[in-house]
Amino acid sequence: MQLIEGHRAILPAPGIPTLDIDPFDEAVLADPFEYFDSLRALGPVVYIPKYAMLAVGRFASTHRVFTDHENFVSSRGVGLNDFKIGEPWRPPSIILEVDPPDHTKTRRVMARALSPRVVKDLADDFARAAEVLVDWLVAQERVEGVTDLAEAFPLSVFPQAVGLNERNDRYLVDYGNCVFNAMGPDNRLRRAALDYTREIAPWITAACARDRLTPDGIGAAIYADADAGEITEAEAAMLVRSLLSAGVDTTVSGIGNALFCFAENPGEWDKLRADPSLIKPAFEEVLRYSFPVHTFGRTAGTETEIGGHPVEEGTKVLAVIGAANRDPEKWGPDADRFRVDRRPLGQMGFGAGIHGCVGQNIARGETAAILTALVARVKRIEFDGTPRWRPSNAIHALDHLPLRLVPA
Ligand code: OVM
Repeated sequence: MQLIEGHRAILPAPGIPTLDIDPFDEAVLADPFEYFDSLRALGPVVYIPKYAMLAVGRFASTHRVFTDHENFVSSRGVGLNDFKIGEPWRPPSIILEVDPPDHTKTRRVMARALSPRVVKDLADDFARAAEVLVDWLVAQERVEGVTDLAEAFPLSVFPQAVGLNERNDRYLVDYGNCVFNAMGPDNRLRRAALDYTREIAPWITAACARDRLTPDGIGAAIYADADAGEITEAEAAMLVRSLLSAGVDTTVSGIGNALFCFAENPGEWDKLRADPSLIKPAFEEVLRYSFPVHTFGRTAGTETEIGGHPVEEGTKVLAVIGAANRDPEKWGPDADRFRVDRRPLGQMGFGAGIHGCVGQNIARGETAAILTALVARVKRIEFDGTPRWRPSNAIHALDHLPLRLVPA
């Protein structure tokens, strides 16, 4: 069997068009929109010769791959490596990198720990923290949107919500970034991430231990399910690791991308200020238009098909959220426009199907809090220099966003 990037190298079935591009080339990652256009234009599924795998970027075929978890499994990894062939770089996540029935139990525990009720009880804390932070930032006027705001806000609420006693804010943000980079091919980004996680991982493992958590947080709620016999204590620790993997860099990216969207579209910020009931739909539009995660992978667990094209067992398939979220077939001819009143029902920023983001309630709670505080205090969000996108094998986010916050 020929291997490429740790998965079975497939040849495309006749009729599947070829897209001769490296989706993980740093120039493509920095400006992926031409790649997205080609991906959708060629068909429901394309062959990527560089990695001998398939990719989907139309809304319909991407949605299909996410929601057909029986044919497109997660247990063989959601990056380029097929766990059936090579060792995973870390013990696999027991919620992300599993299929039913294993997935069902851990998903239930996490959904309960992150339920709308839990998020509602956190809303006052989130609102207060957002007000304090934005008051301070407005007084500065010139801010670095990524560190001062997009990172600072989640770090001011999420570790407390989880109940972490261990604090290392740099590690918390960077761990998620590393986990996402590890989903990519064996490129510079992935190698750097694997090197760096060797440093971070022991700290993460220690931070997830029961005796390092406060008795009242989301982490403790997960351990309580171990006491109830629903999961083991070791599984509880793994689910807390999932919170730290998926819960920080993602919200950081969502908030940073929101700031970018509003700096780029001041008229949309005016609309939000005129009608704060648009804050929630506006964030859905940020997720559609600026998708904090651009790509997740799946593996064909059996022989199947996409758009009528045969797909053989063991085929890796990239599900390109960024392309699907900009598909004019789904979103209309202005799919590439950011519109706070679009109400983009079905946007796939949180994925779709049984693996759709289990933390989406808390993510929405955090962003609603920060946008609410900003809307009340900031008249305009202006670029104060050139923003820079951060190349990542899976995350779509800025690493530099100089801003001027014009006080209301
Ligand atoms: C996990 C996980 C889940 C979703 C995304 C993710 C960093 C990780 O369970 O560890 O990416």
